[in-house]
Amino acid sequence: MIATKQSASAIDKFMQMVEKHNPAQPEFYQAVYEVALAVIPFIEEHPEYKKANILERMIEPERILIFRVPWMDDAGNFRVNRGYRVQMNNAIGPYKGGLRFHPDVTLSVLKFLAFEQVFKNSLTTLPIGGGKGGSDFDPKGKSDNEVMRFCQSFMIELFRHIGKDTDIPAGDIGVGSREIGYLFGQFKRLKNEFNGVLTGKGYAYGGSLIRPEATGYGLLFFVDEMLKTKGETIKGKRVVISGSGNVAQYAIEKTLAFGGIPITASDSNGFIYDHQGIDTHKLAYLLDLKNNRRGRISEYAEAFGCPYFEGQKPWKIPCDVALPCAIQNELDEEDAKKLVANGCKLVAEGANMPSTPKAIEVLQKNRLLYAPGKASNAGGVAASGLEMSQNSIRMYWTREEVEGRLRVIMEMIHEQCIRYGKNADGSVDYVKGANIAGFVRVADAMLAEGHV
Ligand code: NDP
Ligand code: 2IT
Repeated sequence: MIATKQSASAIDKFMQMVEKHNPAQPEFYQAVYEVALAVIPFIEEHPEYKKANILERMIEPERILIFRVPWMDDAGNFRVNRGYRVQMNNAIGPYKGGLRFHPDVTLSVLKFLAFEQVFKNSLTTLPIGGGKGGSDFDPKGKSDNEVMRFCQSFMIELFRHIGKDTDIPAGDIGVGSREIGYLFGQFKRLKNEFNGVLTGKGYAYGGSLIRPEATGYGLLFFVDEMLKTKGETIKGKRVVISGSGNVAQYAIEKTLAFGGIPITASDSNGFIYDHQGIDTHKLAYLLDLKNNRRGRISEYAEAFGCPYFEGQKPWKIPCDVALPCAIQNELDEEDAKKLVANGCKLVAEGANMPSTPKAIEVLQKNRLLYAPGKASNAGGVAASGLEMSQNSIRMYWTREEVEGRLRVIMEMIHEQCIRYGKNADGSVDYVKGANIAGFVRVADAMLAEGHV
């Protein structure tokens, strides 16, 4: 497939339309543009998709809910935030995707996430559509009681719009097991129903083993597949990781399990560089620091006597593999150039859209192996799909069962990327592969379901 002059102008026209109809949504344009670049040339060769205007229909969310979330802080002040749920596409299954609580949340951010989720969920091969939601509420610095009151108020509106066969939220930035517990408790109380309406639940009340680990583990399974195409493994490789939340923590754990050497971790204040590597003992400290004490990454540097770089990102540290696991647009063109100059050979995204378009260009031009998040971080939602299956049959699977299925799913995603992304010279364009493979399944379902 060649990006012809005709498809280049079709892409331009399409993006003009997207920008006109969705004013001031830069993150959404960025996510749509990545898909358009890969999918529009493909559609040019498949008139059935063109005729049915599939891509134009896919960028239009099926439903967006925006609501006020009033809550009271511990000092008795009346507080208010904005809540959202973007129900993007349910052609292949009920809406599925996380909730993000972060001060930078806007409709644009949630639309980009919901749009990417549609393709990601399709790639998992499971029957799940795409959605995303959240709030500009910042759980950082709030007491457990404040977080509980906020979650309860958020659910008082959200509960009418979700359901185990309708829309199944989960966690994302700022929404972990604590928040999911409070959200689930309130849903159960309002509906008088105990079911799998949320995933990422605690094991005591219907959660799946391996769900907390799944995004990070899945990322490393995917990296392993990418390296296999070059006859290599991660053993002995130095791995730069950003973030220190759910995804980063288990990316570090699986890197260690595969014999790699994780050397950095970060939060929104800065990063630590542990030249000797974050070992299992130090990882246990990191998990306690972030999940129980809710402290800052700088404390790791104090505890283990390694350098801490305030206000900086880890991409300047020489490495073989880089895994951005924090937030969108955290790896820009300059960062990509530093990675290339320092000999990095592989970048795989644990976060959603962490690399800017210019950064991706630099990585691909320099022939690094590069995997977009919708392929390489799909392990989290895949395990959520497995949690839904277990809830439906009212059973718990073992760790081995869930991890085994997760591994197979990540291998299948990798195969789909190769199927649609292999270049004539044998190299793999994972961006093209993931976007086309994700598109085809949803598009075929939309064609079959008629003009709805
Ligand atoms: P967490 O809330 O557990 O962790 C988020 C991490 O990102 C924290 O270390 C946080 O630091 C850091 N961070 C937040 N804002 C910024 C910023 N502006 N600059 C730099 N760092 C920042 O979230 P997750 O680990 O769950 O999510 C991380 C990424 O992975 C997100 O992009 C998410 O969408 C994606 N993802 C998550 C999945 C999941 O199952 N959880 C599945 C697939 C993708 P601080 O504590 O200072 O805010
Ligand atoms: O971005 C993501 O895939 C997630 N935050 C996980 C979504 C889910 O439903 O488990």
